[in-house]
Amino acid sequence: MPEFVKTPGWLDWFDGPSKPRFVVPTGSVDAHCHVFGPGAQFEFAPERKYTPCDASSDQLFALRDQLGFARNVIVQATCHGSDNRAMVHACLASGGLARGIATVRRSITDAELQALHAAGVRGVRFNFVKRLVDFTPKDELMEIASRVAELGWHVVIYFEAQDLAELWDFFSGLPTIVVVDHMGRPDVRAPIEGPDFQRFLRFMHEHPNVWSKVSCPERLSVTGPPALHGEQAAYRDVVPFARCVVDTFPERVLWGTDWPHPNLKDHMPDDGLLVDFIPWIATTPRKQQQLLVDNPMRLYWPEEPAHSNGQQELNP
Ligand code: 0GY
Repeated sequence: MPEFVKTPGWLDWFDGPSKPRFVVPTGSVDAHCHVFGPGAQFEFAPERKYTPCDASSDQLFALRDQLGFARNVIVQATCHGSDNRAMVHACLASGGLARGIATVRRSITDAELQALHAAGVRGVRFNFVKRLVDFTPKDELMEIASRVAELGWHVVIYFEAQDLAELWDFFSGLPTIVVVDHMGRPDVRAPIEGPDFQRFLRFMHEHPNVWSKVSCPERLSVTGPPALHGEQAAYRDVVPFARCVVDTFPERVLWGTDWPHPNLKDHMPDDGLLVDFIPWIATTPRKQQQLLVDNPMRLYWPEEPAHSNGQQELNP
């Protein structure tokens, strides 16, 4: 097994996150997080654009418990390419409390897809962020989307705000539920009424199959974190954007920590503070319940009795 040397300047995740002041609803789901390696067990992909620190499933589950969450959705990180072993290992180790989002190539066999499903995978991620991945032809992605649609999976898309116009038609053709990472990465220095964010809202309005993660304020923020819990919204410049998405599409939003926060350059967030961001963007108990429990359970654990249909959306 090769020795992996971290990317120069790599910030390790914050060890010892504080207990959040905001008590999340029972059964909350951290719907966007990753595992990295450990590299000695699950080596990083040769085509990766960064080499991270290790971040194991045990460490992820310790964070989950510390923050008061019940479940995780573990998204394949680009440093592992299409080798899903670390993510699958974490899903299996969770005892059914984690689902996975994989990265696959067109060469994957039906048996391999079935094995991923059995491990808890429920979607694939298509990444269009150029600093993270090399280009994959759209016909290959569409072929993968059609195949995973048959399994009842969905597609997670990650792109930069300025690329949505060009990708719009491709996204419109996807035959599954489509989950956008981090609200399509708005430039929060621009006004909320600006063309890029309005295009994103229109994209969600015109496509009832599109959901959004209202995650990663620490990645989008220019103002940064506050010094103290609860005194002020953490990452306050992101609040109007995320609150707008939650208010407009309360049944199609998800939230996640993004632990262990790949590629952050300026600071590493205290995940407890990130949880304290939630009531600033989901401003009522009802919206918090939808964001953290009802929506992710409907998408990732629909077989759980309370979430097998839309009843609880209709009968709060
Ligand atoms: C995120 C964002 C990033 C990285 C990845 O898989 C990844 O490498 O997702 C990023 O660098 O913006 O969602 O974790």
